[in-house]
Amino acid sequence: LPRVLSGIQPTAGSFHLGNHLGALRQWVALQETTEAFYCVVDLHAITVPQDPAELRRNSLVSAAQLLALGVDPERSALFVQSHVPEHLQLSWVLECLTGFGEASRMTQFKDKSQREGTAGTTVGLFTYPVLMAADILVYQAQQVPVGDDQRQHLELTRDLAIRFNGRFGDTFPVPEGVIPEGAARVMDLQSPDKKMSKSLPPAGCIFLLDDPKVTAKKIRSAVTDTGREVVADPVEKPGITNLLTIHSTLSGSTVAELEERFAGRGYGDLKKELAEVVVDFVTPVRARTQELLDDRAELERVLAAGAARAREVAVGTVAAVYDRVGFLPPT
Ligand code: AQP
Repeated sequence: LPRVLSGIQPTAGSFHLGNHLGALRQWVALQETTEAFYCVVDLHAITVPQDPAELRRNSLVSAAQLLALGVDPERSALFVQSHVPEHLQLSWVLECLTGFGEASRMTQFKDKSQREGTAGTTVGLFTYPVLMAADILVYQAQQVPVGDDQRQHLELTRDLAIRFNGRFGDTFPVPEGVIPEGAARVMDLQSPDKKMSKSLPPAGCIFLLDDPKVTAKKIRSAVTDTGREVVADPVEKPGITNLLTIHSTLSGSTVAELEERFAGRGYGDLKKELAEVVVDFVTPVRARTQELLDDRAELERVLAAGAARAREVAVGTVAAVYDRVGFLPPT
């Protein structure tokens, strides 16, 4: 079976609709046909300041949401990144293969370091993409389900795999991104020129664990475009196009079918129906997440089993890598 790896940050507690439509729904689909490793990437989270108690809590909330969305721990290894120290062991080796200039070209680093300012920008934020490469390569994963914003990081991962193989002998498959055709980049409801993100003001971001009333209100208040017609046009109508994409991906209707159905009706009708579609989707996810959180011991058991399964693979990769780069084996 092909191996799959993906991760998600626990930073906001609740995931958002961009995370789900861009990445998480693919996590669920891929576990049918692959051997999947899915992790809550708490090591990545601390590249920007975190409150320790909140981070711990958010890691549990994240794991519960993944289960509620359909990650099946019988099939896939679900774990917390910091429970598998081999990610860090491989990351160091990869850092020593990554050019400083190469890492400096990562656009996410440029954006985030601008936001954090010089004093707030850590070396960890800079090396984040190399740790992500290690997350993937430590499982020798072939497929990586991610949203469009991760393309550049994935390209770096591929380059590092090829470089390592070239220098030390064939070790890593060169992984492919699994980026969905629709909804690979869900846009912010208030600024449809920016991707939906937990770091923008919350009015434009649909959090899965929001109160459904808040969700409906955010959709009703979404920024729309000039004109009245409900048609997809990413250049002239980015707001409406985004709403149609979200509807289509959740409801299974094509964008063309939706355009036809809303012909002659206004933006308000589309928003009203979309609010129902989204609320119907998030309501059971919220309820199931809460149920899972109520049994913390079981949740911790699932994560411990996932980490044990992940380590079985990761330990072997690190041993092979350490041997190839010339480290003396411990006796
Ligand atoms: N708007 C989006 N559309 C489609 N996919 C998205 N992803 C994130 N935003 C969108 C995908 O979600 C997965 C997990 O992302 P992450 O945990 O790395 O979070 P992120 O990309 O850092 O998400 P945010 O909300 O944008 O956080 P900040 O503001 O901190 O950068 C990834 O597969 C990602 O592609």
